[in-house]
Amino acid sequence: MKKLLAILFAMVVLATACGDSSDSTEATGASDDGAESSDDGGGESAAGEDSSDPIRIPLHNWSSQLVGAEVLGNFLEGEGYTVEYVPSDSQVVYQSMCDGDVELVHEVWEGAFGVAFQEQVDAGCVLDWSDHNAVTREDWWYPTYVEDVCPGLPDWEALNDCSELFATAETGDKGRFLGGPVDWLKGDEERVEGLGLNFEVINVGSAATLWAELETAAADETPIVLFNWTPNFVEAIYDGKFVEFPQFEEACRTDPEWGTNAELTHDCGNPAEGYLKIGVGQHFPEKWPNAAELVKNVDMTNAMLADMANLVDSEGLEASDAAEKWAEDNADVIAGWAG
Ligand code: TMO
Repeated sequence: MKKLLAILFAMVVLATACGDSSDSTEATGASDDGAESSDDGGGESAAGEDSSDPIRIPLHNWSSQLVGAEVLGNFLEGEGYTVEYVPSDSQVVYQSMCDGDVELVHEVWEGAFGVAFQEQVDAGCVLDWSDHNAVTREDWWYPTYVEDVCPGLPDWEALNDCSELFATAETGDKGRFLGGPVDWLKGDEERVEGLGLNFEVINVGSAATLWAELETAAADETPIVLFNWTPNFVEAIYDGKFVEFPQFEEACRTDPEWGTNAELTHDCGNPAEGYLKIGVGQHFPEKWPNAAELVKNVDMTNAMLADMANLVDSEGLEASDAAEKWAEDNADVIAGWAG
């Protein structure tokens, strides 16, 4: 699976590189001879005083991020910068930013990455750069038809009482919770332990498998509970709800005493009103002060992220094409980022 993912990423990067060479020759040219003289392009673009090194943006494994990365990258290229896309593990990337190997992460989701991000912010090598005007949630989720056979939902105890409805050959007499790829580190196993759930976590290799399984289940209303999030394309297609676990508090992740289980952590849900942030390496504003200011202007709402995901997951566009389409449809938004 890892190999497959790596190949997929390589293809994305290749496709990106090919796309770039055809339409951004000036940006590449500028960076080639702009290295020694900052006067060269100074008058032409915001890039003038900044380093001409490529700004490295990570590519992760969910659609809004892949589209948004290129929207942001194309925006920066339009402002005279060079951009390089780096396929990255979505947890390790915070260490990479800390090490100066990646410049920015534009989708820091609180539920999935809050811990890894905050660790580097506390260490001082990653900066909590800005907040998108978005509210996020990532958690166990089911299509509404499941309520017909499992009364009491969305309460987690009701879900647990119905666990056998979600059993598969793979999980025996336990219910199956279909979790995201492991690098999204959701604490699902810990939650199963902490809340004593009669479920087994089965992680998919890629987000596409989540949606394929959902589609198959929904076709004949087979009960399914899986990892989902908002904003996402799913909400435009399926009626569904998040499972209501005991409400998240930071202490739930760190203090065993907290919550219903006095011996274990994670006896709660993920944040129901999570943040979406942009994080940058501490070196980024030092080396690219103007680009860093531009990135601070970038503000993505729930609707924007849902649209980006939609273009790929519902309409079937490649991320690069989706990024171009999104930028065409939202030229005013992008003009606003330029200031
Ligand atoms: C980070 N994610 C949106 C996949 O939960």
